[in-house]
Amino acid sequence: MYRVAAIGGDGIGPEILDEGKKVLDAAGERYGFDIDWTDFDIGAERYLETGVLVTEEELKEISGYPAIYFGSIGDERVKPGILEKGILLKMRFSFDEYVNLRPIRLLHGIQSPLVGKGPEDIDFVVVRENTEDFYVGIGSRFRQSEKKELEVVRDLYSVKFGLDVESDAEEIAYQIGVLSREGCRRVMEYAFDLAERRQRRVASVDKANVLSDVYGLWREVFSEVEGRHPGVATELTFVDAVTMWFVKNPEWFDVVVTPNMFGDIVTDLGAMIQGGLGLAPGGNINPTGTSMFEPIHGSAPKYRGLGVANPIATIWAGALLLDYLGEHEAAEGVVEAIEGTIRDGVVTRDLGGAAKTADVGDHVAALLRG
Ligand code: NAD
Ligand code: IPM
Ligand code: K
Ligand code: MN
Repeated sequence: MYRVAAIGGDGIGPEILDEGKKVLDAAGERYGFDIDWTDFDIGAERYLETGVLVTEEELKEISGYPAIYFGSIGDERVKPGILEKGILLKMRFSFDEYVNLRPIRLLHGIQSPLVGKGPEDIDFVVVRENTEDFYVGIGSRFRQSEKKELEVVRDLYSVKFGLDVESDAEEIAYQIGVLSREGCRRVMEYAFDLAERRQRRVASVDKANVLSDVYGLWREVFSEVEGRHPGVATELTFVDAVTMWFVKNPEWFDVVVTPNMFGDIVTDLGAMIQGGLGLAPGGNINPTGTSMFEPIHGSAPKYRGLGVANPIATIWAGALLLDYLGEHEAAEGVVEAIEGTIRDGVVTRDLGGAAKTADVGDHVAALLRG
C-alpha cells in the first residue's frame, strides 16, 4: 500500500489528474499493489475564497507522504506569480525537491515536428536544478528615493548609465540568481549517476560567457563531479546554442544538466520536439524525501472543463511516480499502455484525434488490465 497525496490544482489540472489516478489504480490491479489517495484542496478556487495558498500544517502533513501527484497551477483571475510561487515553488522548495527530471522522448506513433527524426533520435533526459538560480525569490522593484537598499544597482545606474537615481521617475527592478557549490554538486551527481545507467553522456547547459559568477561556479563544480565519473563523456554548452542543437541534432543528447531557469525554458522546447506539451512528463525529486510528479505544462485555462486536454503527460508522470516508488515493471507497463493507446488512435485533438480526455485514460487503463 502506497500513500500518495493528490493535488489537481487549477484549469485542466483536476481533469488530467483524474485520468492519471485511474491509470495508476489499473496499474496497481495489474501489478499487485494499492494506492491510497489523499486529495488536497489546494489551488486558485480556495485562494480566491479564503486567501489561503498552502498552510504550514498541510506542508507538514504532506511531508509524511513519499509522493505527490500534481496537476497544474495557475489561474487568469490571480496575478501571475501568486499561485506559482505560493503553491508550486513553495512545495518544490519546502520538500527540497532539488532535481526536476524531465524526459524528452519521442513515443512510438508520435510524429515529431523535426523532419526525419524518429524515436531512436529523440530520447534524452533533462535534469533541471530545482531549488536555486533566479527562482530563489530575492528581488525588488523600487524608486531610488523610496529605497536605497542595493548600492551596487544604484552605482550601476548613476555611474554607468548616467541616470538620476534620486529621481522618482527612475524605477529600478532587480532579481538575483543564487547558486551554491552543494546545490550544484548534488544535482550534477544525480545527472552523472543517471548517465551511468543510460548512454554515459552528460551535457551541461549554462551562460558562463556572460553570467560568469553564478555559472562560473556551475562550471567549476561540473568539472569536479566529472572527475569522479571517468566513464562518462561530457560536453559544456551555452544555453542559446543548446536550443539550436536540440532541434538540429537531438540524437547527440543523453543526459542534460541545467540550472533552474534555463531548464524551464529548454524543456518546453524539448516538449515540442517530442510531439507537444500534452506529452511531456516531469518529476520534482528529493531522492530521500517527498517527491512530486506532474506534467511539465501548466493549467491551460482555455481548455478548462472542455474534456479536450491531453492527459498523456500526466499519466506518464504517474509512471515516473511508480518508478520512484520502486514499481519499475508497472512504470514500464504504463508507458507501453500509453504507446498502445496512441497506436489504437485514441488521442486528443492536439494529436489530431477526436478522443476526449477521459477516453484516453479509459483506454490506457483498459490496456493495462489486459
Ligand atoms: P500552459 O502549459 O498551461 O499551456 C500552453 C499551451 O500548451 C496551451 O494553451 C495549450 O495549447 C497547450 N497545452 C498545454 N497542456 C496541454 C494539454 N494537456 N493538452 C493539450 N494542450 C496542452 O502554459 P501557459 O498558457 O503559459 O500558462 C497557463 C498557466 O499555467 C499560467 O498561470 C502559468 O503560470 C501556469 N503554469 C503552471 C505550470 C505548473 O503547474 N507546473 C507550468 C507552466 C505554467
Ligand atoms: C514549470 C513551470 C513553473 C516553473 C512555473 C509555473 C513556476 O513553468 O513547471 O515548468 O517555472 O518551473
Ligand atoms: K504541471
Ligand atoms: Mn515551465
